[in-house]
Amino acid sequence: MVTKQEPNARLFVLLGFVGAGKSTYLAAAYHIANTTKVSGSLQITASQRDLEYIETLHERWLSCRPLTRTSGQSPQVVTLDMKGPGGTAGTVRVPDVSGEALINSLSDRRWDPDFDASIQAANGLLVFVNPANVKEPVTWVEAQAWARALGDGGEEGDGQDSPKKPWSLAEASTAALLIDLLEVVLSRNLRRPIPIVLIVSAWDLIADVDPQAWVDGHLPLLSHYLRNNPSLFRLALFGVSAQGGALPEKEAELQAMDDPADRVRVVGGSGDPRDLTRPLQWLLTQ
Ligand SMILES: Nc1nc2c(ncn2[C@@H]2O[C@H](COP(=O)(O)OP(=O)(O)OP(=O)(O)O)[C@@H](O)[C@H]2O)c(=O)[nH]1
Ligand SMILES: [Mg+2]
Repeated sequence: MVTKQEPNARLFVLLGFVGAGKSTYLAAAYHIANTTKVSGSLQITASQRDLEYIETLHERWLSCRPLTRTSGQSPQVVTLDMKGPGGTAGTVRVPDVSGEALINSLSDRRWDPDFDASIQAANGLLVFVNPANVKEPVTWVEAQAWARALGDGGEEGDGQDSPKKPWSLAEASTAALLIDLLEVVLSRNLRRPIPIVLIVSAWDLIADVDPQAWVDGHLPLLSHYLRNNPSLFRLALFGVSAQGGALPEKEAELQAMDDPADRVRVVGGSGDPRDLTRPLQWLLTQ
């Protein structure tokens, strides 16, 4: 349950659809906040919490096994007591929700009461997109070409062996879905401007471009929406590699690293490039 707020607790909700990289980020950030080797990172100060969920994620992350997809309608809430390099201290609560539950809530126009409670109380949002599964919008020119290819019969190819799959909302463009989701969040959370960290996950898959240029190029509608509504959003953007590479292809390479903290990278801001707590630190200062 997330309705019982502790004094000074800050609630940051993870948002993003199936495979966006939410849980992997949480597992890796937990690792970084537990090691003293990464200078400038948030540090976990107390461990008397119920850490079963995050410990399970962390264990898989450590052994380079892909995480299982988060399931269920209610979020799994991770609560951590942290202190920052500037002496700031406090409790951070991070609900991890299933991307599938989020998609279902957009199509059904209803969501779990616990999740609603966390959205209403959220001090900030962490919004994830994974370049490996972002759905880009279809341009008018492409749509016209497809329509021509389908022909009068409305079937691709010979139309004999290809039964039509019913369309589902999950096939809509990522930007359109995220903007719909954010509109619903804004209707439930009255904080203005609401602090948002946009995280491009799996950053190891991206070469020679900075996170802003990537988002402008691949999610222009989302970029425009977030950047041009300063009364609604206060925005920060990071590229994050929380796993260090694609699995299982890079498993041996990642396993061979002496220090698991060396697998991770964050692009955006300054300091140790392994400091995955940087997005959380930004939220804590808003
Ligand atoms: N290459 C690469 N892949 C990553 C990275 N982080 C996550 N992934 C991959 O992204 C996919 C989804 O990761 P999750 O963290 O489970 O995504 P999620 O947002 O929690 O997804 P749900 O639980 O379904 O909501 C998995 O296939 C991961 O292997 C990364 O840093 N690099
Ligand atoms: Mg997950």
